[in-house]
Amino acid sequence: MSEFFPGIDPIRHAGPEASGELLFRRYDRDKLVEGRPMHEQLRFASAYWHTMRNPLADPFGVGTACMPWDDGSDSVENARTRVRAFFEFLEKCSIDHYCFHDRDVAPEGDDIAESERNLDSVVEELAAQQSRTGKKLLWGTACLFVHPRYMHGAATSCLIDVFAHAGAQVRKAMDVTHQLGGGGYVFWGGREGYTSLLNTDMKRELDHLARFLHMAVDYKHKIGFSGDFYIEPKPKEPTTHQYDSDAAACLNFLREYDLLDHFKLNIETNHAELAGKSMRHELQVASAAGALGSIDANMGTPHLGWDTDCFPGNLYLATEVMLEILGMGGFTNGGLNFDAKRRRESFEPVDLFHAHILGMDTFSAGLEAAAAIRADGSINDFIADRYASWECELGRSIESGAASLDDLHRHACESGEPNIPSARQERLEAIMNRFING
Ligand code: XUL
Ligand code: CO
Repeated sequence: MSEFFPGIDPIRHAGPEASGELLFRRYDRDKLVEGRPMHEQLRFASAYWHTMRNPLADPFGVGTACMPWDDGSDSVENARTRVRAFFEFLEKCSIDHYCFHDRDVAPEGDDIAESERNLDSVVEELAAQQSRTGKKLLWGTACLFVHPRYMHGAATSCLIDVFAHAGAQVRKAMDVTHQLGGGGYVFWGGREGYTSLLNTDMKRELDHLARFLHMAVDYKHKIGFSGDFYIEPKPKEPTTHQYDSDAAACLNFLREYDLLDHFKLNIETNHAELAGKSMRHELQVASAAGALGSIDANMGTPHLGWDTDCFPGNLYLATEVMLEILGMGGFTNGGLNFDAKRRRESFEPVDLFHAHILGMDTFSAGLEAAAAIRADGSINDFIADRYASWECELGRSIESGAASLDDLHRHACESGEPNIPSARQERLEAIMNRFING
């Protein structure tokens, strides 16, 4: 039965050689890769804010997105209809998870009570659709950046009343995330930063942000929510500087304020690029701290330099991401959320399918390439070999903290000038290329 996307059949795996469109060439949901089905390794999610709510406007032009199911109103009825359209999309596109902000799914009311009633009504529809289809909430979050009250920040606002409003909103968003069985809850501090230091008490704002997150941790325990908490780093946009600027800054903040045990990171490719880091760098920083939780899978347009949220079509990038994910033993509660929008010119409903198919096939190919690279083993062997000199008594005593500078002096005098081997970067790049294909 086709209600919202007539003429589009469920997308099926047809194999790499298939001709035609609206099919998966690489995503084969039950195919085992490293012992787990692809759908478990990849845990794809669609982002409600882009798929259902992004009109595809830009600073110079109005929205172009064609959404025949949407009457354009801010009514709760329309919001509930959108949910039904969304779940038909998830079903037809074979996407198991989704993510939302409170204000994506339900309209803000005139006061907190009305906003909460609106949200409850839409959550009832979300819950019904989840149980009808078996789809799951990967994570929920609160939108603390659109409403004008948050112009000076939310948890870092100079105004205590705004701080309280942000708390009320997060409390409710956590309630409904818990109610819907969400695997996680994201804190992206879109306005938790500054536009000018002339009017900003940075230390006080950071202290407040930490208090806010501690309150959220306490509330999580109070309601018994067992999903993961994630911070999503981003360096700027909309603010000039966002405090959670990259993975290292987030980890430092969490450690300083005694929050590290309670949070993981949700790393987004485009945000890594804006921070001047590679996605792989950000993933390794998070992973090394045991804090790699989830991924917002998209791509930027590096020569533009802002958050273009493109659907990920880069096989090399997807392979690098999946090397990190397989390297940490796979996702637990996290997954690959397509925090991505179609280009303004790709405005038809069918483009939602083309866009997600692109992302899903790209990451499926990346998963298989990463598994093949790991099975081949030559890159990992090379890395192990590169550090092999540490497998000795001195190495063990340095790594365990026992050795002193006197020991190093003695060893250096005895061993003479070190033998320095090549890092073979270009050879390793060629090995990567052997395994990457669409
Ligand atoms: C903004 C962004 C957000 C977060 C959730 O750049 O990535 O959509 O993912 O608030
Ligand atoms: Co994101």
